Amino acid sequence: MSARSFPSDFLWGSATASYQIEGGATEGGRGPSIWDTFSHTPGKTLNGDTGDVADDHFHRWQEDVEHIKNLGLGAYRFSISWSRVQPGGSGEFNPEGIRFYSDLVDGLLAAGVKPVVTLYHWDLPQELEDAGGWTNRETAHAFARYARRMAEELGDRIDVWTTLNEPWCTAYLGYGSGVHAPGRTEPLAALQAVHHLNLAHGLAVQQIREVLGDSAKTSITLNLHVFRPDDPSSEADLGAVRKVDALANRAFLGPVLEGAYPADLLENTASVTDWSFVQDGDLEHIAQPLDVLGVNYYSTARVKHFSGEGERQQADGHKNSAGTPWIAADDVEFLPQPGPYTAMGWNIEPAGLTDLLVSLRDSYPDQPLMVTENGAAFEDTVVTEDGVARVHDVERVSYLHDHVDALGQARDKGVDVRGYFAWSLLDNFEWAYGYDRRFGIIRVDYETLERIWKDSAHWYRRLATTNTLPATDDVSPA
Ligand code: GBH
Repeated sequence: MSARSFPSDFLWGSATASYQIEGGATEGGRGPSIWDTFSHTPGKTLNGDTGDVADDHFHRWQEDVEHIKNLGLGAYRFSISWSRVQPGGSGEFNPEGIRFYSDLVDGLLAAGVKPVVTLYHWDLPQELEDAGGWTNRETAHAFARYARRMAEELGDRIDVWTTLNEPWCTAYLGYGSGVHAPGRTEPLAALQAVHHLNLAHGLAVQQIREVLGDSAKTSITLNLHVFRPDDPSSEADLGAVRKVDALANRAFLGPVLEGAYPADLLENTASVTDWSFVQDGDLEHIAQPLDVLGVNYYSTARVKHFSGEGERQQADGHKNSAGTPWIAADDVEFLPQPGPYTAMGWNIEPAGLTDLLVSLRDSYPDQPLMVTENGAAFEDTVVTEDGVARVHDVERVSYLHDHVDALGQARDKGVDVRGYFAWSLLDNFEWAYGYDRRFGIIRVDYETLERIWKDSAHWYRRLATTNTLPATDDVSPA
């Protein structure tokens, strides 16, 4: 493989999310979110970890902006904690919380970095959950009002406005399997959440455009799943793929990009709901043109039709949870994928990213794309060399290298992918896995909160500043 170059306007960035890095959970007038409640509930997160302090980014954001600048990144993707700027999720806004993000945005611009903002990365104000959360249609309207205020406050300083991060996780992990906040395990609630999240997205896009005009770039980020049929020649296995593809991918792509829920999704879930919570006019609200579709990609899944004989396999990380994210899909089983794996147990398959981007282009030829998250957790070790702490995270460097190359292969096929964001800038609170799993290109020492560049950070700086991906045999960090 030879070196690969990217155009000078290709956006290299890194991503984080508010609850995963900020800390300052009770400071500056911030109200509680569902992740505060969930992480403080015994048994919900590994080691009982919470985001109370996290990376203390709330106090160290200036230092973090320096790191972003020194990495030579063109963009930084972060999320706004809704309950920091509007403690109850409706009603009063909190000027101190708004100032925090306004200062961060100014800091990024001064460093020559484009702010890519996500309005919702899973931390719903607790008060809204108490009123039904995403099962309550009113939450979508509250979200649109919050989005409007953010557009008024941050205005044209924001490069890309992303409404939601991975509504699949919010709906199916939050209300289906219960492994994420608010920890509910109700199939109907999960599907209501799907729709109200889609509606929230569409209403918010309209509000942002009303305030900022058509110059505002709008987006949604989806974690689209790449499903491989166990036996590609089996009609039954292909049917299983279609079923989970409808639930996980087309339940969002359909309404957002085509203005309709897929007919097979409605059919497959008829035992759970008649979808009467979809009201007249909702789909018109949802299907707003998008300047860019954000895609988060980590790994692939292998699925098979389950005949009902023997034990159904569930190698998808949900086998121990009380509920399932795979609503009305008891006839689908998830088989273990061949390795190699990351520390999350997710298989590493860069070609899945190429396949995903190409298939999106085939379905939506005019839709510009951006990879808004990609990265990996590995067990990092710190070594001291000549008095300097180093992390030789060769596996992460090679993971990032191979996925950037996979993105490049999609571009070679003519796919319009405009940027790549490494997850994550910093080690952080990895949701149900707490601080045990490290995704950062910068290490965080959770005793001292010191930041240490891993080799992957040095490697990424070179990519971002030269627009050139070195050949495979040359992944040295220098
Ligand atoms: C993203 O979620 C999040 O946006 C980010 O906050 C998080 O830190 C990061 O990735 C790393 O986890 O769930 O067993 O079916 C990604 C969540 C990961 C959910 C892969 C679906 C498939 C395996 N996705 N997962 S499973």
